[in-house]
Amino acid sequence: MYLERRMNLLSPMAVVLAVVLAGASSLRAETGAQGWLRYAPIVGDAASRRDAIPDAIISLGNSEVLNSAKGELVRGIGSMLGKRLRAEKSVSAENAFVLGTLEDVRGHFREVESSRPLGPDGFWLRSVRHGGKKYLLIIGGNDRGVLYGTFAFLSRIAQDRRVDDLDDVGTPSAPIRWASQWDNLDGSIERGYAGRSIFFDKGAVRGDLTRVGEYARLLSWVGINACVINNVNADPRILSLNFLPQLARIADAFRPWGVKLALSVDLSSPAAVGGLKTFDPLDSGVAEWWKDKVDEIYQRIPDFAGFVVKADSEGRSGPSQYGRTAADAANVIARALKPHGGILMYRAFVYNHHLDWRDMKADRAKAAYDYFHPLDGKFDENVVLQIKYGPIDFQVREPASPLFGAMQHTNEAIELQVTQEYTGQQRHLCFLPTMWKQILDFDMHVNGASPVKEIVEGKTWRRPLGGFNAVVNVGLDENWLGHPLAMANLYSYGRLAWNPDQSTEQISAEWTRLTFGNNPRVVSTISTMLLPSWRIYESYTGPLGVGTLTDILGSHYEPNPDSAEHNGWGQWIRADAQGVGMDRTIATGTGYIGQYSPNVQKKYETLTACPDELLLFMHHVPYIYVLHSGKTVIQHIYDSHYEGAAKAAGLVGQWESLRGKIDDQRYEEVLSKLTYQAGQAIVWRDTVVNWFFKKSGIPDAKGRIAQNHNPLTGSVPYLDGNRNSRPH
Ligand code: GCW
Repeated sequence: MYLERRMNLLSPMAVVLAVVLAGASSLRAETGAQGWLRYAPIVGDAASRRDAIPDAIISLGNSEVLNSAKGELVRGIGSMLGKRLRAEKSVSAENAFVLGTLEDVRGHFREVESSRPLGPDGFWLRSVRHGGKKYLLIIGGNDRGVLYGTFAFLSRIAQDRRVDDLDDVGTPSAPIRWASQWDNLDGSIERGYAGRSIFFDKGAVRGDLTRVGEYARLLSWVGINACVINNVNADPRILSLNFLPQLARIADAFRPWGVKLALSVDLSSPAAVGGLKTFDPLDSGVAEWWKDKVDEIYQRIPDFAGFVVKADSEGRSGPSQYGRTAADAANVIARALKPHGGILMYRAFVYNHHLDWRDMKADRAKAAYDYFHPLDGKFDENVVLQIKYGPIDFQVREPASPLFGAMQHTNEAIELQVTQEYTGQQRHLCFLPTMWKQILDFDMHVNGASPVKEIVEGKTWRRPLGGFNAVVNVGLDENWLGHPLAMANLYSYGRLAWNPDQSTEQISAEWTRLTFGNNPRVVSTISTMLLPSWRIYESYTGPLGVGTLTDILGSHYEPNPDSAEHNGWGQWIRADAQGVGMDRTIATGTGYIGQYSPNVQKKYETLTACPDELLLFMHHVPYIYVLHSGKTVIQHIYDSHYEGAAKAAGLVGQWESLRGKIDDQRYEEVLSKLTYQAGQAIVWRDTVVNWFFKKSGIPDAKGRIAQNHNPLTGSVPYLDGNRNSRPH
């Protein structure tokens, strides 16, 4: 009343000022710690949204996950719409939200009786009228489904979408939708770019697991249902007795969000921490050890998800030490997990890193297929082969791994990387779903139309298990991944694992709305930056499928084309004075292309058919070879680097158009990252074009290459005089 009177006395000018200030306060500084889960107040027609929302909330059940769902609904509606929901114990004659599993909701609402059953983790948002009252049913195939349904509902509100008359079913594409962390017990993270581990410090689990719960909440919003918390280069101590109670604490922090705990384990654990003399997978003592260990885990963590194994890879121990196969190794552990419903993910990232670079037939890209294809049908039903999207290693451009099409009697999961190991390490903007979609949609032609996504979903060969696992590597940095816009990759990963048919346009717009609000200018500008950013990064780093030109022996970050060649790692680009590229043809090359089905072979085997974007992955060609685009290979390399660097600079301007439209803190953070990226793109451009100029001796038709200029000495000012600092 007092305030009203005061307002009446205010001059029109003061009212204008008050409104402006109110607007500005909605742009208060944000750290990014909330990710997409901000529950920011809805500006605009919040009142009418509020009226469509019932006043009460009833939860049919009392599990931790259901309680989270209830808590989120109260918190989200309160924060976004300023409405306080009243919790009621049972369904009565008043407008209400009703949360529960299909089975429980059926008992109260005949409307949902005849519906088809919802699968595990699925949800159904359904508005019904009953005795003159309105109910908003949030129904789950299980408790986790109720939580997902609640988040889906809140996501609608946050995006200012309609919420009346809902009849919306959400079904996950696959049961395995995991996130992985490469965290070490000392608190460091392999290939992590956003601070130290949220899980571990100094050889133990952290005392304060607040961030762990917050991480699980973010993961849950996008449908991730398990998290592997430690490096695949696993420290065997993770399975030692004193660790188990600590791991149980992490599982406890995950549980309210429907996220299960999973672990990476080293195959040598029976010997390394179990005191046995062997870890031979066919030894009965070893089998016994795994069984006892797994039983112990389930006693403390009854919803434990399972293990990931990296073996016989990059110096890790493996079954080959005993003349055994990956199937022997996987099955012995899988059998221990089976009675508890646990899963064993066996990584297909197995290759020899001491290849002979002089051997023109040697090819790391062939390794996974050569090793695993003969084992098809030999893995137990709860084993899943975890296959990196491409045959090399998370490069900016690779073809889909031929292994996806070669294991019809084996469960498969695709391994993606949210952490940008080879794609700019969260200092460069690189929206990866555009690349992931190309792989997921790629037709392997193995059983009629058989895109990779359907193979890993288990549809192509009717496999009981399958799905997705991505290396995420969030850290203690407040905004989780270092670059505020890198969170779009994590969000999109979850959304694509839930439904790989969604478009990247839809997902990027959704993420932007949730993260930065619904201002159409903001949404369209950020989407137009995200969507081409992977191609921009590719064009100033390694175009035409050439493979990595980065420093592969070290940081995997700065340009260093020489480092790819003349070593055993097998990421060769085979550049000489005349030409460049790996000949992987069946006719004259390594034979890699022969690992695909005949229809795919046809796409890659001939120069005429092979798409430009993968040309140098599949073929060795002269620099003067003319691409489908009409340019020579060498001129394409020059042009793409100049164009890519120019586009990277353009991102800065695009972002600057948002000044004042988003909060200053995140605005400034992104601006400084993009400015840095623009400079670093010039470093990349100049290093690569100079390198190819030196190799080929062919000048740039447009005369842009300054000879004798070495950008890596750091002596050259970039970006109109702003020197670029190197990352620490
Ligand atoms: O890409 C390489 C990384 C290694 C990693 C390995 C893997 C955890 O450079 O750091 O090891 O892949 O995926 O196992």
